[in-house]
Amino acid sequence: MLGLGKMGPRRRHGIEPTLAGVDGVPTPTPEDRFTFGLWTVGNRGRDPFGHEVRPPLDPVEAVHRLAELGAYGVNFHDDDLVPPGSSAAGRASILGRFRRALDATGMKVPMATTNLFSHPVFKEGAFTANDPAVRRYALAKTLDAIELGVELGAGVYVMWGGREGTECDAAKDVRLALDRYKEAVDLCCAHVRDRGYDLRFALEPKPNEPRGNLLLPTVGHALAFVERLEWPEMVGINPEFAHETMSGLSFHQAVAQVLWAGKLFHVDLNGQVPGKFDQDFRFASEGLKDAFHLVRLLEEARWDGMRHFDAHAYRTEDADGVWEFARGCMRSYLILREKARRFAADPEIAAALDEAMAGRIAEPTSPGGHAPDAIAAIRRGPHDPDGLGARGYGHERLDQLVTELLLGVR
Ligand code: GLT
Ligand code: MN
Ligand code: MN
Repeated sequence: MLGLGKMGPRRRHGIEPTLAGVDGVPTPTPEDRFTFGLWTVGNRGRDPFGHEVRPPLDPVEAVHRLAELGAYGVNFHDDDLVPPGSSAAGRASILGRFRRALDATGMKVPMATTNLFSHPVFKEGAFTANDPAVRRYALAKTLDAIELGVELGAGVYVMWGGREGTECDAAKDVRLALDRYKEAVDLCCAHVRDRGYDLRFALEPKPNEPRGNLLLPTVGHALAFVERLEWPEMVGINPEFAHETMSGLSFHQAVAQVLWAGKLFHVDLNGQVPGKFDQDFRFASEGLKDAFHLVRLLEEARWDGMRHFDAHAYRTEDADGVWEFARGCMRSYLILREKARRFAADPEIAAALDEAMAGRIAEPTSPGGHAPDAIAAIRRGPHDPDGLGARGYGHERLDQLVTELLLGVR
């Protein structure tokens, strides 16, 4: 039970308490800003070794089921909603049904994206293909998908470069490929500016898979890339838990740096074990402690973006398992949010944080700033490296308290 009685309804440390459901876990509501991709709940369980195990999911059913579960919205790739090759009339009828489902449920489409990875045309890349004809097709497909996203109200456009990369290193000049990547993003920004749309772009890094090596492999690479663009203010990052974890990196640390840079435009939440293929498991099913620190970070920062679950049900599951999966993603987020609130309100944790001097990181290193006198004063000291080096920081106790909080005994 996650009863709220002990701490009462007061707001603590920036994290709002929410009303508990029957089992003590808050029930998801649209205010929680949970979203799913049509491709996530619609994932049919195909993998490189096995065929689909679940029937196709009608996007309209996805909208209704997710709304019942308390989600805020759904996101899609162009092809997830309108199958490639649809006639103009087919497209119009699909869009009409979809819109009616959105209107009936109040569900939103806050993010849209383009599939630049499934069709064979993209096997050598999309925005960074060596062949300019492929690049121009990728751009045209993206601009069409931007129009569709804007039409349905999307405010964020995700760019995941699933085919931008190499196996054969001799075949690609990476510096020129980055020029072409920049050119494509700049062209999309120019189009959005020209049309006056209220749309921002979010680049999604990934180290590998499906290509041997992908361009913009980590959050750090993507942040550096954004600064080279023509309109850097229009472009941010969509970090994914699984992707940074595949690189052996701390996800919450990556997200913290993206927040610090003012570039967290979107976030892809899921579960992942380091060193494995892109698992895209249910949020917090793996990497629980990193997931906890991530939720604590997003909530304490009062980040108002979408908590998007880019994950899918295990291949073992039938349709019921898919909705268990979706429910599980949101429940785990809300449970971790309550844990974050408890973390902030727990006196023993507060004492351990003091012992770790956690609050003092907020103090400037040089109280006198950059002035030569201030720098001289720092050089003069006095300094006591042996004394400072002899102290303990109590991290064993602090981390054990976090572990016990997550294990449910605090
Ligand atoms: C694909 C990928 C995800 C991206 C999606 C957006 S597509 O499922 O694995 O990480 O976020 O293009
Ligand atoms: Mn992934
Ligand atoms: Mn993703």
